[in-house]
Formats: sequence, C-alpha cells, structure tokens
Amino acid sequence: MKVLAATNNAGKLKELRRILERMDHTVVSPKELGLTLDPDETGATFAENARIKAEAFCQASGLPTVADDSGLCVEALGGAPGVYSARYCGCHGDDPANNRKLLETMANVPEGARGAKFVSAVCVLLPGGACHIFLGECPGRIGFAEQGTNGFGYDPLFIPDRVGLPDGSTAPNAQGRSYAQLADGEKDAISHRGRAMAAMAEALPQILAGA
Ligand code: ITT
Repeated sequence: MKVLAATNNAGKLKELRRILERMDHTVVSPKELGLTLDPDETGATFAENARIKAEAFCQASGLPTVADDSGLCVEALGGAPGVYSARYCGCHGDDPANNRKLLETMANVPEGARGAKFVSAVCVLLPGGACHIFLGECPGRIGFAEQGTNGFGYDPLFIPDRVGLPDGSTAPNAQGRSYAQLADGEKDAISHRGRAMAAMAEALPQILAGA
C-alpha cells in the first residue's frame, strides 16, 4: 500500500520509512508531496496528537496516512517531558538543547531513580475511514551523559532495558547501550515505535478488509 508518513521530523521519518518498507509498503513523505503542513499538537495525550496529525495530512493528501506522536516519560520528573518532549527546552525540535536540559535537570538524580519510558502512539487513517491508534512503550533509564551517534532526538540519553537480536527475539541490555548505540534492527525490535508499528501491522489486514 502507498502510505504517507505524516511527520516533519527527519529522524522519525527515517524510522517510519524503514519499518513500513520492511512491511512491504511504499512510503511517501510530506516533503515529497510538497506538503508543508504543521498542525498544532493541542492534544493532552500521545493518541490525541497522533490523530490530529493523521487527520490533517490525510485530508491534505488523500492518501492512507500513518502518524506517530511520541515522547519520553521520566519517572523522577513525574512523567515529563511526555507530550511536550519535542519542545522541552522551550522551542520545538531542538534536539541538542532538549538533551542538555534533560541532563541538567537529572544531574542530581541517583542511578536507581533514573527510570523512564519512551511512548509512541501510531495513528493509521485511510481516506474517509476511521482512525486506528496503536500504542507502544519501551522501558529504560536516563544515562548520565550522551552516548552514541545513531538515531535522533533523545536517543543518546535513553538506555533501554532490552535490545533486539537478529532472530527477532530480545535480550537484556547488559552493556547499558543507549538507543543511539544500537543498530537499526536492535532498536526497532524493542523501541516504542517499533512496538506500536508491530501492533499496527497485525491489525492492518482487518482494517483494510473493512475499508
Ligand atoms: P512530527 O510531529 O512532525 O512527527 P515531532 O518531532 O514534533 O515531529 P513529536 O511531537 O511526536 O514529533 O515529538 C517527539 C519528541 O520525542 C521529539 O523531540 C523527538 O525527538 C523525541 N522522540 C520520539 N521518538 C524518539 C526516538 O525514537 N528517539 C529519540 N527521540 C525520540
């Protein structure tokens, strides 16, 4: 199926594209369609924001659309930055500034209290159809310094509890590697987005059958 990956975040687009292409879908980006939409993310939850994005991009493109709203929920910060993850530092999408602020805020939080989870809500919307939301979570902790150069966003600071193995199973993250130190497949098998997209893939035949 030809599907629009409804995101303006280049790092997220790369992941959505590789996961969807692995599922044999053809992916187009807003940029490739000349779409410059940036809908206001006014929802109180990841699911609401994913829906806002999917509806705006689906309406503008007329294509089956997949949107992701995601973020980092840190236990010691009462679940922050959560839905405000992209604008944690005060302006939208400044990854280095977001990471600096998180490190500074967590500077005095001891090893055992640095638990966190990444959350993704993926919304699938077929033109004229209903929204379908799939949630994925990845538990882990916040590191004391940035590690690794792969990926995007908070990847260098997030240490997942488990990592993916080539056979599709998972193993404990014994070396304490960050998301940014994982190969694509190691991250996608355990990541919040990978899990939400796997749930989507499982439900898609039924969604398409009902369309
Ligand atoms: P779109 O809304 O256009 O998709 P965005 O960057 O605004 O792009 P979100 O509102 O969903 O996306 O914000 C997600 C924030 O969480 C953003 O700061 C990302 O960098 C970060 N984030 C999400 N998934 C991540 C991942 O897998 N690794 C690192 N950071 C991630």
